[in-house]
Amino acid sequence: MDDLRDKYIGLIADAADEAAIEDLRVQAVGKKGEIALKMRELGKMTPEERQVMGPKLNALKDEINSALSAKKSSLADAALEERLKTEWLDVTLPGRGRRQGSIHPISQVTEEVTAIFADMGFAVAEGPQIETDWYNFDALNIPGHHPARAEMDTFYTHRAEGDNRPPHVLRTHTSPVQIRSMEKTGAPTRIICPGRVYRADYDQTHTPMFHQVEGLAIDKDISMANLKWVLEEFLTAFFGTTVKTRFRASHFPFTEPSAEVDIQCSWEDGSVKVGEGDDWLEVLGSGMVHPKVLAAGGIDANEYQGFAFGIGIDRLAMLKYGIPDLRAFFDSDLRWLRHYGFASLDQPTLHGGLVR
Ligand code: 2U9
Repeated sequence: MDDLRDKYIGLIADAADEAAIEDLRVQAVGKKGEIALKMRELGKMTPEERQVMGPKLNALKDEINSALSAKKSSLADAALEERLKTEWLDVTLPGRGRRQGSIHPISQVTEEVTAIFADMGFAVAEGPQIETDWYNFDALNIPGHHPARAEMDTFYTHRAEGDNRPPHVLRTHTSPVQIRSMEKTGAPTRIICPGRVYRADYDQTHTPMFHQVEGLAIDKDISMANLKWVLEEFLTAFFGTTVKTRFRASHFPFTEPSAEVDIQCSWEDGSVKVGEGDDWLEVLGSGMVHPKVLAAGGIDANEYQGFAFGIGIDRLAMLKYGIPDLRAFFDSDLRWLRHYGFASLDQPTLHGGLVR
């Protein structure tokens, strides 16, 4: 029994890890372990011998069990010690600073414009940026031979050789969204369509991708007077000051009659001020929706009529926030964004006041 004790106490002391401890436990005090074997021998002994050996064996079993659990917890402590040495973390060190992002002026202006029109009962509609030529042109009364197709400097997608279907286009305006919306919900309707549009053009005031918001209101008694009120209400809310407008007769294939809208402004040292002065600045196009366009959207032009308008969002942003070069909008220059961007918690809203 002393040999047994010495053997296991020694082995337990030398055990390197928990797995070794478990092996020793099975070997010594397990169901078929050495102690159990010895217990079985008790049956062959005389009652006197058994009375001496039984308690001794039990005491040995207890002793080995406590040595096993003591070793187990000391191994666990050592392992934890080791981990704490390598995974040590100084929570008192200062945090790593993160640069704060800002809202791009285009996103900001889109939000403002949307809030103003939402307040007048316009819902927002969206649609695909890659369009069929039917939605982008034909449905808007711009047939294949129409000069407006060429004027718009359209980007065409590629068709596989032998595929003679007309190519898809990158939408040149958001008007196809209105056609899709008319098809889907019919009349009456009141929507605005903000989004990206594409034309192959590049100079200080043109980029191949830019942003528009177009509007459409259709009902039985919509008139040019409603159009004028809505646009003046919008311009006044957007620029935060009463804005005088001038409606100039114009021509678009999708509206008849059509008008371009100028706002009163002044020029000082090459920069423009809205709402004062003797100059005029063109900001948007508009008109009464052409009956052919209503028909293309599945609306009976004998029963319904409506107005539509189109505004360049990028140009509005330049005007309101005094940004001189349109191209800088899309350079992704962080210094520029930090200068012209908006803090996320400092966003002008319709309710909080739209002026910065
Ligand atoms: C439907 C019917 C009519 C939208 C219109 C304009 C006039 C217009 C320009 C403004 C500046 C484009 O971004 S810009 O260069 N837009 O002058 N847009 S009327 O007329 C529509 C649209 C959809 C179904």
